[in-house]
Amino acid sequence: MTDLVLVLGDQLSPDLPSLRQTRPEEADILMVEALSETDYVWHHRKKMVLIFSAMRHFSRALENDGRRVIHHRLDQERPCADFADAIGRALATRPYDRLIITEPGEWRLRREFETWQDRFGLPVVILEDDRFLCSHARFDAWAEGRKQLRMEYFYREMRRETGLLMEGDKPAGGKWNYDAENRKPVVDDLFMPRPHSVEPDAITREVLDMVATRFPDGFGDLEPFRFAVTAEEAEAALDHFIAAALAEFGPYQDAMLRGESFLWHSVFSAYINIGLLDPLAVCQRVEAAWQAGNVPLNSAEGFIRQIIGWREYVRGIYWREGPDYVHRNALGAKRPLPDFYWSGETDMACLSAAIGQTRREAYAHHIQRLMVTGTFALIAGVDPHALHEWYLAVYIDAFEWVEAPNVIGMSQFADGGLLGSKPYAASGAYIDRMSDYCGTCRYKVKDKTGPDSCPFNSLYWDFLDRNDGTLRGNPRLGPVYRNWDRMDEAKRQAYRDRARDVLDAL
Ligand code: FAD
Ligand code: DLZ
Ligand code: SF4
Repeated sequence: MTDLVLVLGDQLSPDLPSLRQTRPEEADILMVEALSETDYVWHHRKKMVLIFSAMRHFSRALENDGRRVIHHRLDQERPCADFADAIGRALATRPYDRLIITEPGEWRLRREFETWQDRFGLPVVILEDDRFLCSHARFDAWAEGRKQLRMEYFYREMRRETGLLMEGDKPAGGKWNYDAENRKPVVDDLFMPRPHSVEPDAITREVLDMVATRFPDGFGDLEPFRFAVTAEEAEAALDHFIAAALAEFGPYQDAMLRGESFLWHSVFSAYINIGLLDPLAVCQRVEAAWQAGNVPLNSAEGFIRQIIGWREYVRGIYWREGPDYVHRNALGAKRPLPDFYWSGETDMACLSAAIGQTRREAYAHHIQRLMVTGTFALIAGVDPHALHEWYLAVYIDAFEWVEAPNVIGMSQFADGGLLGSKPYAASGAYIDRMSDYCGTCRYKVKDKTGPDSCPFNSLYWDFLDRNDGTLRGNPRLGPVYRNWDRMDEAKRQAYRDRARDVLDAL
């Protein structure tokens, strides 16, 4: 019996189900740097380097472990058009008994894989990806019959099931969630940790050259490239984060500061998403740091919630809602994505900072994604699908299963409130409170209307006004609509006029 085992670029885990369930002497591992994957959406060039370098390192590690690996490179003489092309080439060299795959992270590939049994005439086994804590069946069992799918309740079940931060059947410290102690704005002169940084080795250098040559006009800076590309390097990043940043992660997780892209964030999302770090093991290390008295509970809990709560929850939603999820548009928003989302060239200091660092680092933290680029697109009425393609293109950690629910659901309310109980619309006051952006902005955050007023201020009210028919009935927006109704008509019109000017200028 000889199996062909296809391992994708975000499946770089030694204990991947398809690797665990096949024996080295009875399987060929197939890894493919495929044209289809670089082309189906744009990718930040740092993301391509991360994936190709990590794939090449992973192939080498598998070979060192005694596995037979077929690795197709993008810079070989005839690169593979897509995964099917690579499978066809493998089948032309020898017969295989089965094709084994761990399920992919998006509907596009899942549907393609399901056609392969007929296409290639051999049994195709698609295994569930148990690197996630919550199986599809487990998520469906939790979701079934619930009117609302609120993350907080899902999270509590994940805490119970993993035993993380539990004292018997009670949450450690008596509360499930310590966010009341978090969300502090940043103070200027705080000592800032730096994320763990890895000097590119020869393999990464070769990939950097390849990506520079093949994608000279691709989005995003290539250098400096400092990401980990192996599990060992990612482990070192985990050690560093726990020692240097985790203690302050909780209080400052929502803060934003000019010139500081990472603050106390872990920058682990890409490592976890492609398999270099195991999500449960990361959380266990964080729990151990709290048990050892090295970090406060509010930081450990806040961090663990992001991974066993949000990360698992959005994945559950993605697969449960089906392939049309990325096309939802509950608010009927149609505006094209403004060009400055690609260039960063805008007078709005908050957007310029978030997009500028996205171009440089392929990274922005959660609040920059949600409350700066996300909120602006929402209140400007940008087409959520265009925005979805942008988020997929610009971040190092972007894979559809995690990106789409965060963008279509959480950030744009385009799923009509499945993920969030109200849209994350906000005026400039939120950004002013949580960042130091407004002080340097050409616009005045305190001005509500007029040519120098912060665009968020008028767009916020104009968004509520434009979507009155859909949103007024939302119980959480009742007080906001009452404020709007109490304004005199001249003031309301001034908001509308300023919003019109802002939108016309986009
Ligand atoms: P930290 O702040 O250090 O958090 C720790 C970990 O928690 C992250 O590494 C990540 O694994 C997990 N996490 C935190 N928040 C979320 C969340 N909302 N959903 C899922 N996991 C979460 N995350 C991605 O991995 N890929 C994406 O394409 C992506 N797109 C997003 C788009 C929008 C509009 C928003 C609002 C959020 C998006 N996120 C995405 C979630 C989150 O912003 C990133 O995971 C996080 O910013 C990554 O930085 P970090 O590793 O420093 O995270
Ligand atoms: C993102 C990406 C890119 C750019 N290139 C490849 C590739 O050449 N080969 C590969 O196996 N995977 C790549 N990936 C990751 C896949 O797109 C990812 O597996 C799917 O999006 C499913 O999550
Ligand atoms: Fe952003 Fe408005 Fe502040 Fe300028 S004033 S940085 S546009 S929130």
